Amino acid sequence: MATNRTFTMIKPDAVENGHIGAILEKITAAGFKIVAMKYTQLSRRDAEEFYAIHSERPFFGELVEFMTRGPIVAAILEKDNAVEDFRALIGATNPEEAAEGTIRKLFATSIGENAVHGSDSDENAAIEGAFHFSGREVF
Ligand code: 3AN
Repeated sequence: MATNRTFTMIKPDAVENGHIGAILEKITAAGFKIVAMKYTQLSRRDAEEFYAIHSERPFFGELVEFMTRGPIVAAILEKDNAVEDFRALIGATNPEEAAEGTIRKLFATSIGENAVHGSDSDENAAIEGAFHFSGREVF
């Protein structure tokens, strides 16, 4: 059953480049309601667990280094068809392939440092949201 929620992170590159406000503006303008949000930093253990699915990929070490090097904004977003619509809003993993107007086209620097995360399924959205937020932090 579709939950109509997705999970996002504004990644360290976008935070460093001063894009938190602009990205949140794009998200809310697209009709997503923020139901949970925090400014935090991932430990190495957090990042290794969060990205465990990529642990055998050649870029895993680089990904963990990147995701732990500075603060992130984590959020749970609510909207009809949230997972699919948010993936459309952020654009392709590689910003060079991302459609005009998408968050990655506007704010990402490379395939590795691509500004935002968006869950790829309802199941992962629930797992990723629960990884970052307790029930009391979701509104
Ligand atoms: P998406 O974030 O679009 O779902 P995934 O799940 O394939 O993409 O990759 C997760 C993260 O791993 C990406 N957001 C990016 O930071 C990193 N990544 C993916 N592919 C590469 C790559 N070829 N080189 C370096 N980093 C990558």
